[in-house]
Amino acid sequence: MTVIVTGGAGFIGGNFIHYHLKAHPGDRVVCLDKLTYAGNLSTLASVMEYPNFRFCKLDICDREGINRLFDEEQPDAVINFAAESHVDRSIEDPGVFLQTNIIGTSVLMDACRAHGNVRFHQVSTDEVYGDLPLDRPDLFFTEETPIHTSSPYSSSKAGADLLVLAYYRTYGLPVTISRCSNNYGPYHFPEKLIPLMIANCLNDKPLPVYGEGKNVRDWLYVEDHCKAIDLILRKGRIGEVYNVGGHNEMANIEIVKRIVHALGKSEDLITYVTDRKGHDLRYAIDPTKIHKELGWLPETKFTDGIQKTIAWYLEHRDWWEEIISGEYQNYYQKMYGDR
Ligand code: NAD
Ligand code: TDX
Repeated sequence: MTVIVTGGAGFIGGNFIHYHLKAHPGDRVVCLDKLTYAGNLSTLASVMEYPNFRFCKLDICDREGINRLFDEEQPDAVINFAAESHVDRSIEDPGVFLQTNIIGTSVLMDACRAHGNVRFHQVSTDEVYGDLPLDRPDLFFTEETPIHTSSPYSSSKAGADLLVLAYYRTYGLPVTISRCSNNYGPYHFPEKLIPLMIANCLNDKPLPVYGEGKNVRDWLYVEDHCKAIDLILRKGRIGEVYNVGGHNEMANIEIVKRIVHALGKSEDLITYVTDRKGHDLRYAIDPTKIHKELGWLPETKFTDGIQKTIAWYLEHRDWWEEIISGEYQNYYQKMYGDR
């Protein structure tokens, strides 16, 4: 089968392409990516010459370009990873989030409709459910939890999810949605918590923890997420939402301390900075549905996953040092300069 993977030069899409080409060597994978600040072709360097892989630099909002690519490739499925993905950037400037995350998703689905109702999978987030209180560890997000967003980012992702379900009901487009918790692993852009803390530690720079560091996230190793998406694409029920993640909750400060200790640095590097506006307190996924229906469970324990991740950043300094040497410096100054 031919699969179009959008946003494949980013963190999760890139990991997915590596996973997919190994798991299904008979498939053709076409990566479509605009190469924004978050897209890195070096992530795909090792597969670029594969005969069953094609990279195409394209914006998901470019209707003409998208239709041309669909005409050429006649895809059997589209997996939409392409998005503006960083909450802090959405707080600074929401516009591009609405454009890419909502309009881009509708352009892709229009192309799916125009090319014989192509199977469409939307990669979404647990952030569409808003947050849970810190003092109610008994509460979890299920697929029935109402949408209740906090940031421009999560609102744009929720808008896209509603459109995807509307295209199913109105036009019968064969869709599925996965809503995943926080991922970590190789190729994670160093604006996000875990890679930022690893990079700063290695450069003996302050570790900026928002607020008191008590906010809780439910961490999932990226390869486990890729396996879940693959399962949903092949065996998921059309028109359904699947939550992905589960029972690996940690406070931010715990994560940062683990990284500090693993790298043999001092906790003195930790610096508490002004909190994120509207900061979600706790995310926690109930993965019962995907477990019961598709047999999926997270396989990688956090202790193993974080060790593998840190080892990857140590072995691939060139990958992230190149990123943080450019425009990233301006971003860092703007976000953290006098925070
Ligand atoms: P990322 O920011 O690392 O990568 C996004 C990719 O999309 C980049 O390669 C970028 O160039 C590309 N892109 C952006 N705008 C585009 C456009 N208009 N047209 C084409 N390509 C465009 O993001 P990520 O962390 O890999 O997230 C991938 C998806 O997973 C997103 O939809 C995100 O909402 C979702 N998600 C992420 C997490 C997480 O923890 N990172 C968790 C749950 C869901
Ligand atoms: O410098 C930092 N200091 C800090 O304390 C950064 C970058 C983050 N944080 C905190 C904020 C969050 O509570 O760490 C937590 C994780 O932050 P991010 O890595 O920015 O992730 P989050 O906001 O939880 O969103 C991520 O998971 C859900 C992804 O970026 C989203 O794309 C995904 O939908």
